[in-house]
Amino acid sequence: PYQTVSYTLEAGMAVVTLNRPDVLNALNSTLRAEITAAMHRAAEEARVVVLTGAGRAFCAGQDLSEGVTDPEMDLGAVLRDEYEPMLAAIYSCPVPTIAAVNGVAAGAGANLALAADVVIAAESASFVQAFARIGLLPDAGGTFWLPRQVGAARAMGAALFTEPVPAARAVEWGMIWEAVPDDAFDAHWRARARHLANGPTVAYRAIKTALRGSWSRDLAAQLDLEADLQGACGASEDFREGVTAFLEKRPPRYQGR
Ligand code: T3D
Repeated sequence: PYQTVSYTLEAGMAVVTLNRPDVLNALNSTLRAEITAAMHRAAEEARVVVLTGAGRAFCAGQDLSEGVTDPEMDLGAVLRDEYEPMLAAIYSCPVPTIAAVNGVAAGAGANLALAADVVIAAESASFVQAFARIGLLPDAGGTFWLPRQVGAARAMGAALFTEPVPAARAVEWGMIWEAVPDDAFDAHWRARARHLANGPTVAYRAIKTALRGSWSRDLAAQLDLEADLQGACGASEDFREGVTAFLEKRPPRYQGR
């Protein structure tokens, strides 16, 4: 049913592949809507979701041939109506999300990746806050994620100078989780995704809830939230299985409930 993404679901792992390789998976209106729809679908039926790109790029950001400079095109409205639902679908996904960044991630394409829980990049990939090259500021969450992940100085430098940040430097900066040699990249992110798909899904959801909102809570509120969430995890079947497996000295078989 999709024109610009491909969607597969196998053993609890949904893979959403941005599929406009001729334009480096640039985001047009259809692609934004289809990513949003695919993420909602995956949230219902998967235990892990991977976002990746077809061809040599992950995503080149906003499709600049979409009439973006037309006087009647209000970029703010496009962000509110189309980007925000897409980012929320990724950011608020109840199961873990992985951005498998196979190649360049530029503009909103870079910040789309940063909305995922875990970013795994091929060594040849890079992250480019390209916005200021064309007279824009980083959007799609860039001004939120970057200072938190890489610190104020690097966030400002990346936004003003728009230099590509190679995958290895992105790891060093704390922008992403890991960089993997290109020839091992595919097998590696699949193994990572399988690991999460077979993991304790209730606990993963709690981890996301606790970590994601921690910036805006104080210590007392965070401790209280941990207690609430741990109550729920403690009542899960997976917790019983995890403890039983430990005591029986065998690997756990988590059911995700
Ligand atoms: O509300 C709103 O709508 C505003 C939201 C804005 C959010 C944004 O994302 S703004 C930033 C937009 N993105 C960019 O400025 C990046 C543009 N692309 C590039 O700078 C380069 O393509 C890359 C650095 C990503 C890769 O360079 P390279 O040399 O590897 O590839 P290339 O030759 O530039 O691109 C290959 C093809 O993809 C080419 O088409 P062609 O010549 O083969 O027919 C190129 O035009 C096309 N392409 C690449 N990026 C875009 C694109 N077409 C449309 N939009 C793009 N963003």
